[in-house]
Amino acid sequence: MMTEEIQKDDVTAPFELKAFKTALLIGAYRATADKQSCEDNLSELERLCDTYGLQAMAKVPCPIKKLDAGTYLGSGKLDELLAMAKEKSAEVIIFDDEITPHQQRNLEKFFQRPVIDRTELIIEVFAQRAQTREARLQIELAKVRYQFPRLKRMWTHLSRQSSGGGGAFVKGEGEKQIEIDRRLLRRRVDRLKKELEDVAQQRITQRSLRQRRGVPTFAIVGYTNAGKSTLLKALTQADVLVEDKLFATLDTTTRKFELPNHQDILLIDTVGFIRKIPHTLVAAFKSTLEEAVHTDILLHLIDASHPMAESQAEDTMLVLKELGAAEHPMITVLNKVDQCENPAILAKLRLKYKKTVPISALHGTGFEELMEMMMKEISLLRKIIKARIPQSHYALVSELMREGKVVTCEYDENDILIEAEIPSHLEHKVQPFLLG
Ligand SMILES: Nc1nc2c(ncn2[C@@H]2O[C@H](COP(=O)(O)OP(=O)(O)OP(=O)(O)O)[C@@H](O)[C@H]2O)c(=O)[nH]1
Ligand SMILES: [Mg+2]
Repeated sequence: MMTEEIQKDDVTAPFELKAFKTALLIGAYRATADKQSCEDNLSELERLCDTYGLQAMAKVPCPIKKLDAGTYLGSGKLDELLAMAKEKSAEVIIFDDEITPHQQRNLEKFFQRPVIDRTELIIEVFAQRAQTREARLQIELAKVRYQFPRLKRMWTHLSRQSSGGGGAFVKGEGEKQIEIDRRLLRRRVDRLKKELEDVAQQRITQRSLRQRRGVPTFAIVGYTNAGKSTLLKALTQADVLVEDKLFATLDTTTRKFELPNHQDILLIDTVGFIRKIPHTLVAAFKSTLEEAVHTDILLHLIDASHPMAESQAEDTMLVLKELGAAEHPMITVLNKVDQCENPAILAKLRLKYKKTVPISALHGTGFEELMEMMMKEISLLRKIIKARIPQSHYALVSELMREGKVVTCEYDENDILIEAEIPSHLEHKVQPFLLG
């Protein structure tokens, strides 16, 4: 059997999460003041479970004084939780906080059940929902990277299973298997990276085509379930999936849209963000996310009716920062105002973010003001330039005429003196001919 394992181009698989139906959710908080946010986070974890298809049998916020390096929680608390897991028939234990591979191994031994954390659950949700080849590759890369420091844990699984069936492996074999698994994982990471580069390359070519056409591009970004796809659908009738689930969208969709001033723009619907989005995921999705957020203008959508609206917006800003897009021109769109029960939160968000507009993507209200702001942002993107361009570069002059707005244009001997409002992507081309 060992030889078969070695020959197979596959690493030792851990349990399959989809084989389970029920879970016990555990959160930890230090100060009493943090209990509420711990409960809110557990509710979000429950939504993630629901999205995945796991039923949360109980949510337990645990007060802690000091984290246990070996088992995360103290032994008294663990006994209590084990009894609860048995009583509620919870098959899987899920921690809201990240637990180390070492803690995970110990906890699985203690609970005699799979123990996962929020990171692993998010990765599983993504894996379950990925549609395109690129999304699947990205997820697989994230999964492999997550597995890497956890190989020992998987080995534990395997030896536990095998000890029931056909006798336990001896210790040396386990170590050998981990070595093999490591090598295979490394090879797989390289292969996935290469494949992803190829797919990303195709997308980048599409982007430069778009930029050459000079169409201003808006990316709709924001926390998961904020209503991004609903907005794209409402504006462009795009056939995108809208669902009251987390991570309904995993692939970006781009649609053309005409603003009331007949300006054509592109709108991109993107993957939602979430609190403590796993790093392996951001890394794996980086090229899609960067491509999506490195647009002219961001529409940052916030679900203003959500009790955690403020912190969700902050989390989104953190991810944008990580992607180098926090300083991009941005309109903050306060969505779901139709069901917002706390007007104070709107006021707070309006104070905190510069250019805000309240809308209801579902009912189509606030769109006029939103579009006004979008047109204004586009006009800010354009720059007024004065240049002396030799007639030999007439192609550039016609490009400026086509894509910009010419204010004056005169001939002066063999040159053309031009004053025009131009889109930012043409700036570098005019650079050598600028006056003053
Ligand atoms: N009441 C109300 N519900 C809304 C509004 N906009 C969106 N929704 C609902 O919010 C849920 C999520 O909407 P989506 O458009 O799928 O959200 P998303 O931001 O694309 O979510 P992900 O793709 O999961 O990141 C759906 O049930 C929508 O019907 C709104 O303005 N008001
Ligand atoms: Mg969506």
